[in-house]
Amino acid sequence: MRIYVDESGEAPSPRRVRIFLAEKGLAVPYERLALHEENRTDAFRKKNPYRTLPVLELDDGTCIAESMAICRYFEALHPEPHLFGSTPLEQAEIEMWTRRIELSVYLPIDFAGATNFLSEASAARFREGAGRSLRFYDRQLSEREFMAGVGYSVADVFALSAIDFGLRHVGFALDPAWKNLHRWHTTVSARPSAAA
Ligand SMILES: N[C@@H](CCC(=O)N[C@@H](CS)C(=O)NCC(=O)O)C(=O)O
Repeated sequence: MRIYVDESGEAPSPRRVRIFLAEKGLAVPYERLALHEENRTDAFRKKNPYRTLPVLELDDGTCIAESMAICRYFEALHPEPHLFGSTPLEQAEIEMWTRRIELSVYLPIDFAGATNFLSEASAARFREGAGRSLRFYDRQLSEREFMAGVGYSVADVFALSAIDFGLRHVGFALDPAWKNLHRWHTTVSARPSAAA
């Protein structure tokens, strides 16, 4: 078994899987590829027709792409600690928040940095959208410690990797007024998994 990730360690989707596995205490060998190059070869296309990272390759050659699918696979194999919830209600809440975070935080941050194919004006609109979302999550976090409200979960993993990508690579900044978001960011960044 191995997981193909980017060699820089900066791409947000592979980072989700690295953080997730660190939280589980699982060590899976990583094969680090040059992003935008080695993932775009014909050989890699056979592993993942979308040519994106991360990809989990099992010992029988089966390949699983999509960070969420990879995380779910390991949750099913190693349920503890639960990162997708342990009751039907927790699972639904975590799914709800993770989807919202991916659509309303990750995507606008990603597009805000996509000036290679978006106009500056479009990228700026995505940046504003990401800011509105983060303001929303700051309010949410005034009433809960973690993103899904049921303890640390995959929702926090997805939010941290998205926000850090924005901070490090898209020139995004957390407004000092977002005190709850700052508190959450400090808390989840201090977990050893954040360095994975
Ligand atoms: N929805 C996918 C997104 C995967 C994705 O877009 N990965 C980026 C890195 S974060 C990538 O591999 N890009 C390859 C390229 O642009 O050549 C997932 O969650 O795994």
